[in-house]
Amino acid sequence: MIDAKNVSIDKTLDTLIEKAADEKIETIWDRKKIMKTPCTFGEKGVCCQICSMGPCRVSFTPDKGVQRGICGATAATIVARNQARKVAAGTASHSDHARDIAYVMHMASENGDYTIKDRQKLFKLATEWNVETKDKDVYTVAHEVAEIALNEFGKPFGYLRFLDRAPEPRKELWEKLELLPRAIDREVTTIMHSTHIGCMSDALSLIHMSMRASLADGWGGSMIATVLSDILFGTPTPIKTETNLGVLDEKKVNIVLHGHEPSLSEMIVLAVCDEGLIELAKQVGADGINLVGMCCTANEVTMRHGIKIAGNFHQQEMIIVTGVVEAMIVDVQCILPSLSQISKCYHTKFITTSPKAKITGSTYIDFDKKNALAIAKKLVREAVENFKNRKPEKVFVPKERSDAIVGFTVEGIKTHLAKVAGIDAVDGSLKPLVDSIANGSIRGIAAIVGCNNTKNKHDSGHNEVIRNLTANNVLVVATGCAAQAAAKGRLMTAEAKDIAGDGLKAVCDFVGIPPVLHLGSCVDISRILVFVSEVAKYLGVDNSALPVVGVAPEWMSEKALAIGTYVVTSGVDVFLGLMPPIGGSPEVVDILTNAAEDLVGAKFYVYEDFSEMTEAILDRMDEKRRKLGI
Ligand code: SF4
Ligand code: MSK
Repeated sequence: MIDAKNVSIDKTLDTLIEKAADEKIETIWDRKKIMKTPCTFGEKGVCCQICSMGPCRVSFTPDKGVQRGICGATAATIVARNQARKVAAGTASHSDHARDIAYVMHMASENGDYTIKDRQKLFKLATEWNVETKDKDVYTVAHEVAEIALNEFGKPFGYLRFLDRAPEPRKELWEKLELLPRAIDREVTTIMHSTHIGCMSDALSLIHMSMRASLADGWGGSMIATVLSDILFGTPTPIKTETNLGVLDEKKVNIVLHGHEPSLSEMIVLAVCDEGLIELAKQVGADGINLVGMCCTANEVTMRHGIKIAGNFHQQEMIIVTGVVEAMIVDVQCILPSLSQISKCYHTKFITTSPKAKITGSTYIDFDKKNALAIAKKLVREAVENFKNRKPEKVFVPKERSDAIVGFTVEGIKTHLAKVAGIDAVDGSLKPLVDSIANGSIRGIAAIVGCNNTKNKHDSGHNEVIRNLTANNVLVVATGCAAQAAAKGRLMTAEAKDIAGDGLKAVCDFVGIPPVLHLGSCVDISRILVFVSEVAKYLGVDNSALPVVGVAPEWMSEKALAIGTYVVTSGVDVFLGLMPPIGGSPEVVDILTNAAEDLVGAKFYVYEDFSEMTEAILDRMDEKRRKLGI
């Protein structure tokens, strides 16, 4: 049996893992245990399945020298090809999410289900993209802007528009190194072509390609997803919420939203307010409807509406084991296929909605956006009508829940700081923040991002690194499942300033912010790119000069690899808590953890010990501070 204390620091799992075992539910940790030691060829990235002469497994040993696959590919080629394909997959995932949001904006209308909530941001983007707005109504502008966004995926000439948001020295470097991504789909396609058998075999060129594709994610797909979501659904502002499985309500119909795209979740948020459905919930014996979120969808709806965050990646099975979930409604990405099996052991309806993510054993209800609100109401109705099927003998809801302040954005941080400093500026100013960094109150800024991974104790990496860094006066911004770990660990409250070092604590007191700022979902790491670039521009330096790092203590997905690569290629060091599958090629390891610095001014670091990681981050920040003369 799995001992919860060995696999998670989250107390909600103590009883639920035991309950799952009693009820013969197989969990992610059971399967991890059965899997035993991973294949070392796969772990080191030297297994190639690109053509059917293989699979080929090669190894590099100093005594035997380079071994080759049947076609002659070396370990360096195989590792770099595998790595490039993973980055392409991550880029495709974030960007295909963005494409759907752009289509939604293209169909938005005054009286439709999807409207424009942030008109100011729309007109700002229209101006940035040279769209004539004079005498045009808001929806005409929205449709023109959406069409331009859609063209970013396949335009034949030029480079991506949002790259112009980067500081000049960075853009010049990208141009010199031929790293400016052209169209988003083109960068993904080029990698798939070049990694076909008999095409690109040069490891450095493959990593170069993966860097260019990753920029099409960060400065392309992810940024389009973030900006257009703000325009459609509203730019978030700081808001209070609650987190962890204790937010489930035994007396109500519980609906869990899980996945990524706000086009679905925003409609469900509207649907649960429908008087008829609330009345129906009462008729079936419930006190009402309780909507909660999981993974990045939770981040999207909590930061715009304060919807409670039930948990992160490693809690998606456990939330069903509580026995009180009437429906788990999902769209795309990070949804475990095991949910269909587990939901059948309870009364939970596991409903898939996207043609991109049909899951065997689920109930599939196509979320046709032309009929969005009506389908959302149908989905909520399915949940409400399922309340009567709940099995009381299987119910257990953990008590743990924590407060959190969520919903920070670049504009929000700037305006907040400016207000406190008495600066009168529309979008605020970076001066108070930059002054705090210069005088040492804030030693640096760390973006803690990414997933959960069964190779780590759930949430321990995130929260240990965050605690260590804030104690050393590092301001933390967080997204994705890392942000949820911090929220559950009570690190996103005003009181959390007490764990911070004296300098950071004083800033938090003065400004009235927690030491860890929730910046949204995985695509919202694009907010961090803009934030870092604005600070660099304010100081007249490149991103790589700043005491800023990206950290992914528990990363696991291909999306995380794409993110890590675009952050490094944008000039910011990335610290990983787990080694990517590249260890089979010393050449590729050297490119990513050493030579990258000469190329793009930043590199990857890998530390599986989180105390050592913290020390290394602080050393790197101090090195940057010395070079800046602060
Ligand atoms: Fe083997 Fe080369 Fe085919 Fe890969 S592409 S499976 S290394 S023969
Ligand atoms: S949901 S990509 S597990 S952060 Fe974005 Fe969490 Fe990682 Fe998915």
